[in-house]
Amino acid sequence: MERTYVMIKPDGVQRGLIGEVISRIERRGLKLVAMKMGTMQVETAKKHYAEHVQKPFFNSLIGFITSGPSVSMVVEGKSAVSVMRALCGTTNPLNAPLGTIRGDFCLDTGRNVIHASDSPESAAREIAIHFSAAEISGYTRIDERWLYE
Ligand code: IDP
Ligand code: MG
Repeated sequence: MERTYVMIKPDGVQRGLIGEVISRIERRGLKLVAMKMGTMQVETAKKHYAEHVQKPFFNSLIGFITSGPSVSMVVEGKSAVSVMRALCGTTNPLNAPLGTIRGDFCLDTGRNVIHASDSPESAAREIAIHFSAAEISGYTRIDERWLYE
């Protein structure tokens, strides 16, 4: 099983999409093992998006992501990293297929509702930024023997 870090960004919270996004994650079969809501600290956001520090959009991205409450999650399941990226759709929502979160709910790259780690290495790094080990619940869900062969 693999774990990934997922965030419903402040636009997703403001637009009332928390339930919709979490429903899509759950109905695919992925399991929530940690979750919290809060307004991200600027220092935490800079760590999270460190790979983009040189990009022209970095400052506006940090401003946006710390502008209001977001929902952070750790999501677990078979190939959780790639499955979550597929559920999200492409970074630019205009290219995201219908049926993906970005393809169904947004229009602008800078307001694309959701973040999900792009590799297992990024997932490990991002989970460690946002959660302590004690905040992550390892548990078996009752439907797992019908979800997995
Ligand atoms: P990802 O979220 O699909 O992994 P990244 O390239 O890692 O995409 O970019 C991180 C976030 O930065 C994007 O989700 C988006 O919110 C923002 N971003 C990326 N490129 C641009 C841009 O060209 N203009 C404005 N914001 C951008
Ligand atoms: Mg990324």
